[in-house]
Amino acid sequence: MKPIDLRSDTVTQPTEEMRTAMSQAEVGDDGWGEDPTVIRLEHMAAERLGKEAALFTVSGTMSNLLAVLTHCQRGDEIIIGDESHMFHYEVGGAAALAGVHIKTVPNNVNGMLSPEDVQAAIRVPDIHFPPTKLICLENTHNRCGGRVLTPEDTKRIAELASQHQIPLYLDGARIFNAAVYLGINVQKLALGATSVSFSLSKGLSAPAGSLLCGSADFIARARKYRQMVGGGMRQVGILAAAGIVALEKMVDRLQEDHENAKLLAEGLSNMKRVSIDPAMVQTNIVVIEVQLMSPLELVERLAQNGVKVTPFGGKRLRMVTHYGIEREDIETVINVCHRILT
Ligand code: TLP
Repeated sequence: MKPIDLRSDTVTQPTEEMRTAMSQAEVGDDGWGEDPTVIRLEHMAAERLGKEAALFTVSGTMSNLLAVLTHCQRGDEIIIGDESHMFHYEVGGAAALAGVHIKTVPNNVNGMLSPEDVQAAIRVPDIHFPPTKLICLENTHNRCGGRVLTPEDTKRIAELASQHQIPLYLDGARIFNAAVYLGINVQKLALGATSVSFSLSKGLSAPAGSLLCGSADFIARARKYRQMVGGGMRQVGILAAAGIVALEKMVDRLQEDHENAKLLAEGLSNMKRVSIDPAMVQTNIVVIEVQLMSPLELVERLAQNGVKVTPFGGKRLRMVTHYGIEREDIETVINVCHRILT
């Protein structure tokens, strides 16, 4: 039996349509700004997110790093959530490579930062303090179980940021999941953000890539930093072609992933030894807490039964639904969990 891989939506395979588009892509040297397919994707991304310009980058991690490099100088401080991807999973790149000082404030269960905490974290002018030069949000929020920030949430932080003339960056790796969940145009979620990125390689199923979006001037400067970190690519329209298909064809179907995640959470909610509140599952990420059993043992037992999941710190495990995971797979996973746990 083929394993059911719920470790991440990054494991998605490109669609047949993507493979065809890739094989037929018109390409050029993107280092010279001459790849027509990359240019088309960048225009599409900017338009979708309601920003002036966009930059095709290697990964979400690179987009996040470029945002920090472009918005900040060495020795500046950035405010980010203590559960954010930028803080947990990016090898400390913001500190190591952009030389910024990181100030975390608590993420609440919805992945939101409290405006009061952010306000208190913003530095006042003082010779001893690093100046606050960037505030970051994440939508949907990975470590907070795929929870969605609403346009009003973003607006609250954006207003605060703008009062202090600090830019707001949105790590929107899964922002299309948020837009589909809320049933709104993705532009509304990016409205207050000075810059925003989104991933092609997660639920949208393209093999690689992320788009960093912002003003034309910001993107021109980010392009230079992309070159600096070795992220300038050449005939990369091959990848951009898959990204165009991702944006055109793979957004609306995210709804299926959300339904499957809900089904999974409901199926697990009445089992002994795990706890999950299905009402908290909004998008494609299901985080369960394991009780009276080692979470690593459960990962192992699931793997032996053809189900791959990831440990998520402490007693938590993460399961992510995505293209290629069908309703029947979810039913299989529920049955396997039932056998192991009861
Ligand atoms: N997240 C990956 C892993 O790195 C943990 C995953 O499997 O979920 N922002 C957010 C919110 C992310 O979840 C990720 C990837 C990134 C940025 C980084 O994107 P990539 O993997 O393209 O560098």
